[in-house]
Amino acid sequence: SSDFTEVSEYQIPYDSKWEFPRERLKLGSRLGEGAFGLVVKGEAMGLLNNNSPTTVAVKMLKKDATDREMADLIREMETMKSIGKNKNIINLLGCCTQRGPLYVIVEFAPYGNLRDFLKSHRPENPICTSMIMEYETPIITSETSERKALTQKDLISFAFQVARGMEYLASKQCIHRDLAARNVLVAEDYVLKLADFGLTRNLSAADYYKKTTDGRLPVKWMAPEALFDRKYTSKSDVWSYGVLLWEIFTLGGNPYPSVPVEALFALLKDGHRMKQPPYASSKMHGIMQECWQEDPDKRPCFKTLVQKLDNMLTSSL
Ligand code: ACK
Repeated sequence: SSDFTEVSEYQIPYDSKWEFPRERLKLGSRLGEGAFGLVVKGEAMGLLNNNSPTTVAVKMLKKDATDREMADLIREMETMKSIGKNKNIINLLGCCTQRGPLYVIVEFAPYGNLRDFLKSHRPENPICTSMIMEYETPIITSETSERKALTQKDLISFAFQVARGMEYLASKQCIHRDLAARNVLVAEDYVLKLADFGLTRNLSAADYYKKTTDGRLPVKWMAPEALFDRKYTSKSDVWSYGVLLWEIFTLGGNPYPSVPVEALFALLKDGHRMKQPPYASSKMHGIMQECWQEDPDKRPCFKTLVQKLDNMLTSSL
């Protein structure tokens, strides 16, 4: 069957609730490369509305994918099916599993990942980097800028939305394991959506030294008990959420830059924590510090974080 490389050698059970006819899916440009597969933009004819196309993202395997990667993509799809829908996660829309390569169709987020989004919204004017910042005054004041300026309220809303997505995942017993701004996507109207939550990977020792495409070490988002004892829980996700907060309030900053892995281990064991970022209030830094409590049980849960951030959003109106 090597002449038919496009035809999957795997028989994936047919699921009428999710199967989408592949002839109605038009694949477009490549959006990026994920942990194992490929993500391309697509148009799905009649997916949400009859006779009109919906822009989607399609996850698929690379040509040289291993059996394990195939199993991982199937598992990711099944996890997405069982978790169900939420506004603050990338939702599954359908899949093509029969007579051809596996396509997992998910919601498209036009503004890409949160880290790059934040970095591209850094002020050009250094005066803006001072702490003097009104709640609804844009951090970027350039009128010529096409991009909509970010406000302090936007940043708190980002923090709130990620917490809400995580609260939902935690309620479904889903542990993310790789929560970071690079894995949060920005959809229409600044709606943030958690991505890659269906991957159930645990890092192996060698992976600790593996960098992301922009040279960052994912271990810098990991709770000490996840890093040292492989104990992943929603509370280790809360630690990562604290680092994500730090990313938001540094507008895409790099945590512990130039600190190598071994030095990071030592830093964490010494109880070192990152200091108050320029765009964060001391209250916001207080929340980060709560997320970075050594004892996982002392960290707030996502439900509490949602309430705190909701209060911050509504009280300062
Ligand atoms: O910001 P990016 O270039 O856009 O980095 C990631 C990349 O693929 C690797 O995951 C893009 N991507 C992934 N899923 C989606 C999606 N559902 N909508 C839009 N872009 C996506 C993303």
